[in-house]
Amino acid sequence: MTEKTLAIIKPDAVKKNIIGRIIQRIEDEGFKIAAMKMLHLTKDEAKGFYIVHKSRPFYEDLTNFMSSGPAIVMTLERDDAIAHWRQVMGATDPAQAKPGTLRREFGFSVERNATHGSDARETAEWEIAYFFKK
Ligand code: DAT
Ligand code: MG
Repeated sequence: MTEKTLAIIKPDAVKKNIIGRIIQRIEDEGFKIAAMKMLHLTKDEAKGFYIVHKSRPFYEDLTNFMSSGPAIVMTLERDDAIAHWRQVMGATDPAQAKPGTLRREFGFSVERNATHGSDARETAEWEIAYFFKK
């Protein structure tokens, strides 16, 4: 069933000049890019986006990193988009991610892991609405 997910090319990947390679992979995997923009999140916007992690020890570092430079946010559409995009990204920690996944290929650390993807239907809806008005 066609589904939407929110993807982010995080500031580490934008800095490394690999936006094009990640977008190529997205297209090769059969996703339609339904919406896309580049933006430099403020610290407050990063905190709002990751509010679910507010009591985690990494919240401060994560939101500093996510507001450290421009990022690309996208709505991706495909059959089973949420699970498929997470599979293409690989595990949160690039060292644990399978060969061929984006995080394995382009991630540097569990924090600087190149990409974001929604983890469930409800979070995808919330995350898409966070960046794209209807
Ligand atoms: P994911 O991005 O795979 O959905 P998550 O939702 O558990 O992972 O965490 C969100 C982001 O927070 C993750 O992409 C990077 C950061 N993060 C998670 N666990 C971390 C940790 N143990 N140390 C530092 N950063 C972490
Ligand atoms: Mg997550």
